[in-house]
Amino acid sequence: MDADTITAVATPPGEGGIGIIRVSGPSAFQIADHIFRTASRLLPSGLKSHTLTYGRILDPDNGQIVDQALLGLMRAPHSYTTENTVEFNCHGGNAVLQQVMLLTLKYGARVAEPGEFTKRAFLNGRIDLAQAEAVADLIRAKTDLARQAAANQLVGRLSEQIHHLNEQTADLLALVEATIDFPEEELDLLDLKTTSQKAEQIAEQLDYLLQTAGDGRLLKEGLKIAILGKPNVGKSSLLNSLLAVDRAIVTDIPGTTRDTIEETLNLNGIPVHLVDTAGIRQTDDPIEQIGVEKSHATLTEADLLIIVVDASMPLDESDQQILEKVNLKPALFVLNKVDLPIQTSSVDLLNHLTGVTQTGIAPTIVQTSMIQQTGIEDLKERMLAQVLDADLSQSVLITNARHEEALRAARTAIAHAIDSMKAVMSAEFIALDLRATLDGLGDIVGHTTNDDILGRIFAQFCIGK
Ligand SMILES: Nc1nc2c(ncn2[C@@H]2O[C@H](COP(=O)(O)OP(=O)(O)OP(=O)(O)O)[C@@H](O)[C@H]2O)c(=O)[nH]1
Ligand SMILES: [Mg+2]
Repeated sequence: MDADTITAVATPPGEGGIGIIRVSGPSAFQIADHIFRTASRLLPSGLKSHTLTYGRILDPDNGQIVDQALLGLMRAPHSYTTENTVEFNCHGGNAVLQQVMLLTLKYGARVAEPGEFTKRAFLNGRIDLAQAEAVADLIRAKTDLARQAAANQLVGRLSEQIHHLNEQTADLLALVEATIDFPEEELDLLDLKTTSQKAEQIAEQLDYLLQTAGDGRLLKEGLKIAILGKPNVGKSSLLNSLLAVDRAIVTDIPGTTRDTIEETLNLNGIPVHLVDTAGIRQTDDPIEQIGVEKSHATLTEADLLIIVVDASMPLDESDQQILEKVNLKPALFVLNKVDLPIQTSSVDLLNHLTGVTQTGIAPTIVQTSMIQQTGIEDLKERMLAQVLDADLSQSVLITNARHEEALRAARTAIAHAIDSMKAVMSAEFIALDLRATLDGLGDIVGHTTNDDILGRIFAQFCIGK
């Protein structure tokens, strides 16, 4: 336990109904005794835990009133940090909070580092590292789905699974180590078979968790989708329709969009970064040429391509060039302007695509009309279906790159253990790999994480959390 007492403004800067100063540590109650006068004159340190008490904050040096406030008090170990904690619920203005903060410093606290309250909760064993990280994710969540994933992690859904895997691996290690300690009980072939089966079950569960990492990343970082096509097919109209805002200029002049336009859309909880691009064609216009180059660059950065084709025109050379890009990335095809007499049907496009796709998977074609506003919902659904592997509302999702890395390390180590068992290697070898598996798992919840990494994790938190 830290011997010092920390203080921070826990609410964001600016004006608000309330502003909170949080103080945690052994001197928290004494500090409150110095600067807070309850209406009943009872000293704050004598108050019951988990109560909110009305009173005044005074500067003891001159008796001046700093603010009228509510004092929240939580006694160790039943607080966020597990330490004695007080929270001054003041009026939410910068001058008020500054002054209260100064008083808490004067009576023995020091300024908290970012995330230090949560770090204490972790170091004092109230939450594990994965849960601590979930706190930051929860605060940062931009969509409801991201919030849900973080909340699941905060209440310990991921930790439970890691704990379970940890126990299974530790049991296995105990079995293997028994044969090291008592060599007369050498692992016979039959034992090796059951132990390798157990190790394989652990490997399967690790694979299952790792599988969710791709979706987890999408949830956190979002997905970049490029809208590509030759000029005048309706790319900018599509961007506007997806956003439900007139963001990009739309005209009947081919080559209207010169620069890429990027906007973010919340699609069922996934942040989607949509990029409208300049129509790709051969051109002598130097400005348009730069735009076309940018369209190509966007294509390389995107996670998914939406390739737009004009149904009211026959497929031509320019379409051809763009359709050839389909093997580079996951792609969706939009056959737009279906309100006009059809010159290119879905079947025409499909026939054409079977000539160029190498994946063997039937391409997805969505028919749309931006004039009649049809096909847009269908397209939205397919955009996500194309990139998501699973149902994101499931309870455990790996959303953190650090967790993914640790899981991969555990997965590699257990694979080595399985290989060693199959090759009837000595028990020492197998034990080594099983210990490495435990280390990987331990990293996630913070059993084996070193101070450097801890420092980096908590430095990303906001002040006062
Ligand atoms: N009839 C019909 N016209 C459409 C449809 N979608 C777009 N248009 C028209 O097609 C023209 C070109 O639309 P844009 O959205 O600017 O096309 P673009 O692909 O962004 O064109 P560039 O920026 O030049 O590459 C405009 O006149 C639109 O009104 C549609 O579904 N049906
Ligand atoms: Mg355009």
